[in-house]
Amino acid sequence: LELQTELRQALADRSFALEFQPVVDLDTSQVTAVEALVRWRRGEELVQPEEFIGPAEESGLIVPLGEWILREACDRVAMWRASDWDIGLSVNLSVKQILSPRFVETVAGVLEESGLPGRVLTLEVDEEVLLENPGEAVERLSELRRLGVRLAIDDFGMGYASLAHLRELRVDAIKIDPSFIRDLGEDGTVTLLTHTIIRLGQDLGMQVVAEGIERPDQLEQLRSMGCGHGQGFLVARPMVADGVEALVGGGA
Ligand code: G
Ligand code: G
Ligand code: MN
Ligand code: NA
Repeated sequence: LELQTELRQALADRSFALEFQPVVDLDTSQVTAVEALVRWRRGEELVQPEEFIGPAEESGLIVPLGEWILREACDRVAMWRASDWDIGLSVNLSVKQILSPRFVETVAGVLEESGLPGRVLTLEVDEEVLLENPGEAVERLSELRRLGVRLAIDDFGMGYASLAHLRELRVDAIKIDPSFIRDLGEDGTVTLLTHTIIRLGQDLGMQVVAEGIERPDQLEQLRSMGCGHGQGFLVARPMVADGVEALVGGGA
């Protein structure tokens, strides 16, 4: 209860901040998008989302917090795009947000206010979203997609019945869970599964993003398997907006 109060206060005090992790085209090494990741500035401490997203979901605070994240991220990326940098944005969603009243209107409003075209925004959902209230979630997500927004399944391969979800919901991208990438080249089954996921994505016309790339051998293997995009500490860590600008060399 103490934490809930603190989180509510933090939102009022604007004590949340965003970092952005670059997503790169594995062939060209160009940064094509950034994933927004929220942090909490609690005094001197920078608190990671693992510690507060769950509690924020339980209290419902995720709804106004998620709206702040979306607006903040869209405004930043709109600024970058205004200086002639063709960059995309990914934002993580919680199921609580998607099922909240007027969520689709909120997204539409944020896009309009920031001037960001829908196709520039990718909303990431994990497979949990499709477990709790699948009919309702699929309906909301389909409405979002009709705004022109792209959908990605995050942590792909970890949920139940991953493949069945691809039948119910049109998605534009899958993000391969870091647990697959970790054992790539070391575990034959994992390597085969990863290759199969990449081909599945390609065959369905989806963008495939490998997450958690930490070693050069993983990067090479993913390239040779035809994986289009990647993210991970080897490529770039989550960083503040100024860091992204520095990384792309004033391209922003
Ligand atoms: O940034 P980090 O690796 O610590 O993120 C840990 C987890 O928190 C990930 O599962 C990520 O999807 C989630 N997360 C990070 N930022 C957000 C956000 O803005 N909204 C939601 N709902 N989850 C987030
Ligand atoms: O669940 P989701 O994919 O949204 O989680 C993103 C989280 O993964 C972020 O918190 C980010 O800090 C973390 N992350 C990004 N790249 C790497 C990596 O190469 N290794 C590890 N261990 N975590 C990573
Ligand atoms: Mn994500
Ligand atoms: Na996630």
